[in-house]
Amino acid sequence: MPAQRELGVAVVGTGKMGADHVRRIERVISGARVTAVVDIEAERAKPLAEAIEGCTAYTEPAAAMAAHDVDAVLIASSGTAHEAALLAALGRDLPVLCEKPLTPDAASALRVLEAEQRLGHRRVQVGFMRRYDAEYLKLKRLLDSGELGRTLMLHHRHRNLSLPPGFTNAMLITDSVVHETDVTRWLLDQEITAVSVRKAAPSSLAPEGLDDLQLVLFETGSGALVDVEIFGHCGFGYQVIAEAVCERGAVRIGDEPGPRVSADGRWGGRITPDYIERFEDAYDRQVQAWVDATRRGEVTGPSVWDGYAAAVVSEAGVLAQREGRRVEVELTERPSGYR
Ligand code: ISE
Repeated sequence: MPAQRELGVAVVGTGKMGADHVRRIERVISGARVTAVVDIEAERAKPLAEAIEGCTAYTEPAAAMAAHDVDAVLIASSGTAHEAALLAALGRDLPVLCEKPLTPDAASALRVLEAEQRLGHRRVQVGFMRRYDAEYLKLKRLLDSGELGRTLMLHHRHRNLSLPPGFTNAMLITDSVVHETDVTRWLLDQEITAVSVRKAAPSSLAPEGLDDLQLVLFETGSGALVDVEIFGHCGFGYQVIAEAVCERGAVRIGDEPGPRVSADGRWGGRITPDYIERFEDAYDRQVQAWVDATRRGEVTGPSVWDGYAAAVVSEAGVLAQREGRRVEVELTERPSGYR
């Protein structure tokens, strides 16, 4: 498409994340507009479409993708619906930004990887948005500079105020820890080779059936160890903190930025309630980068290979969690064209 024209985007899935992306494309970023919204529940898509000039509501992703004013697709439906939407978009050679996880399991992620390979060029960016967060970017630059020597360990803390009803133990790995899976691979520039999971005695505030909280341990190709505390219902806010321990120093990111207020004999500040607010800038930067690259005819950012590798680690993690044992990660050979 000509770089001068605004990109016409179909947003597939209009739940919490999809609706936020519609708002972002329409009101925050530049170079794109929402020309289609898709939801299997027509009543959810219709009011969104009606509020935007020239936007049409659909119930079928394929119908939106066939529309003359759709140049690109942002997939934000539930993970189980991603594969069909991705294959439909790749079938039309349309550029895609797909929310994480790419797909919920390794076999479906591999099918998507193979479909993109058949095209002979990249078309899909995966929504691992932490790679666009200013602090994660600084951490990545510092580790890459070699100034602190080799990274020996990463400590991640990932705490949600609460999670939606029906969130399972497996989803703690496939939907929440998948972010740490990706940032670990990205920060260390190597693959995760094995996963173990330990469960603490559950918090009394955890919903029935959810073992909250858990400790996930990754081993990596270079022998680094990476732990992830995943807490689904911490009740006090949304916190994502990471610390890298290197040969000549340690770096920590994600602490609350302030302001720090002193009053009434106490000091303190605010903790954001959810990821949409905590990572607002990262989401904005991610979608802007996708739109800009697409208008230039390029694909940048996390690839289908990254989505596939994360899906394989997640599958190993779910097995480790269920069986209480260390599970090795086995990836297919990385195809050429993917870093
Ligand atoms: C959610 O889908 C996200 O992507 C959030 O970043 C994560 O913190 C949360 O646990 C997930 O459910």
